[in-house]
Amino acid sequence: MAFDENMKIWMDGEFKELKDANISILAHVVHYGSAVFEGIRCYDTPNGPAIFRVREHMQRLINSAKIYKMEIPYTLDELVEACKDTVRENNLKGCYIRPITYRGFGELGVNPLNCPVETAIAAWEWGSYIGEEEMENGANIGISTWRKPAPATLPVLAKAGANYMNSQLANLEAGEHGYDEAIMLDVEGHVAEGSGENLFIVEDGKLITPGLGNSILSGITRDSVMKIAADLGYEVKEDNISRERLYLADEVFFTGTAAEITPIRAVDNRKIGEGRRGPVAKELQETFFNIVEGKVEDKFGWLTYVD
Ligand code: PPE
Repeated sequence: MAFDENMKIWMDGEFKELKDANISILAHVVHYGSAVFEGIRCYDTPNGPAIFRVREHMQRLINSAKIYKMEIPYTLDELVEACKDTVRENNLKGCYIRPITYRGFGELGVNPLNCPVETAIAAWEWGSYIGEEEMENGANIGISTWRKPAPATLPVLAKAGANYMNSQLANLEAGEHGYDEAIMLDVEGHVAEGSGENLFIVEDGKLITPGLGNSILSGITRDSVMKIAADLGYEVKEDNISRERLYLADEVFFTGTAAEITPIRAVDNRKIGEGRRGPVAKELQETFFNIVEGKVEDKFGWLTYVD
């Protein structure tokens, strides 16, 4: 990924050049990871750039902040407009948008209340997350020895920067073992999610995904895939998924803003199904991309046009 050095960052209502968009080394977030963030995709459509489910993403940012008692001084509408402005200001078409709310410079010490709550939004071009080839042929995944945080430790429904220290451990370990990405189990040993993706399995033509009780982020792509699949006539349900159930599934795939819908061809060096992208993942990818790229009617009302 290469950042454009002329990138403009929205910082609390003002656009700043990347080189000037800085915070203090003594900001609370630098020391204690006090940030919540979002990742949103904008797609190039025949009617110009369109941001995918931006209201749901910015509502999740507000919700994540609420968990940590960070008060964002903007309305949902203002945050949505700021995302649109950021795409426009940077003359981007298809891109990834990264809003972040963090505790800035004030005092140090765990108590954050004397540190200002600041918000910034960046946007840049970001291609496929795990890889172009994996989108077609499937990714090679391993189960991490690192578990997701147990309930009442780090709240996983908050998309907080600090949660990604846990994700990094899993992702680094996966790389060291020659896998493209990790799947993490929850504290009880049920399948939770990838380091930055939710997960689905296909069994006898039915879609199954871990529930919110399995220490997962409530993914917006997950929700979209559940809705698209139901609309295509698939039965979709949430369930506890044991590790070995992955091995025996007909298909396994990841969902996420960055990962979109990424098929999985192997888990722990066991071939999943035929060991390549399965027909259900392919159909869901096609339907998903037709919607987000504005090639078919936006029947769920998921696109916000920038212009
Ligand atoms: N689980 C985790 C842990 C996660 O980070 C993401 C998104 C998801 C599930 C999927 O959620 P959603 O994007 O709403 O469908 N991960 C973001 C960050 C990736 C990164 O490397 O940074 C993303 O995909 O934008």
